[in-house]
Amino acid sequence: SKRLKNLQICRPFVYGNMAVPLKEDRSPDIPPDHTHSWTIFLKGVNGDDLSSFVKRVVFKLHETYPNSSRSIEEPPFEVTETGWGEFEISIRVYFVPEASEKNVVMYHHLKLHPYGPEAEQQKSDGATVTSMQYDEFVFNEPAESLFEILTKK
Ligand code: SLL
Repeated sequence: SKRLKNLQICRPFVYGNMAVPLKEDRSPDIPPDHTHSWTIFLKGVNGDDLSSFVKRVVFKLHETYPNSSRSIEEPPFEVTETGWGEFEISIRVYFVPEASEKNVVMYHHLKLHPYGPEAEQQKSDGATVTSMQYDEFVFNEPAESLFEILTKK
């Protein structure tokens, strides 16, 4: 569809991970060398639903994971796993066809271990570790059909 000149439209989002140390009462299905349960996610800000314009999100995990490329086609756009190590995850976002936008990719370093002044306390508490970032999708001269999707209430 036609593109709207001299217009830019932005949609905020956050992406990142949460992790918790596995406890003694862990499920017997979890491999013994796994130390943490974690979730990698991409979501809207303030409960915003991204699925009107995001078609799917592909999280590419470390190749030590089976089916390391995880495609999520509807919200919540997230993957939960267990493991023992930190690594970089690529998060590729595909937009709906009406958007006529190329996919975009972000990289997130999976964080399992606390660091900094509170690290020792957090470790002994078994506290949840969070690492997330704010960003924005910026659509320059958006297709009319994307503009309609983004502005309809
Ligand atoms: C490291 N470079 O050595 C990193 C690699 C890979 C983590 C970390 C696998 C779990 C599974 C897992 O936790 N991989 O075997 O399913 O720290």
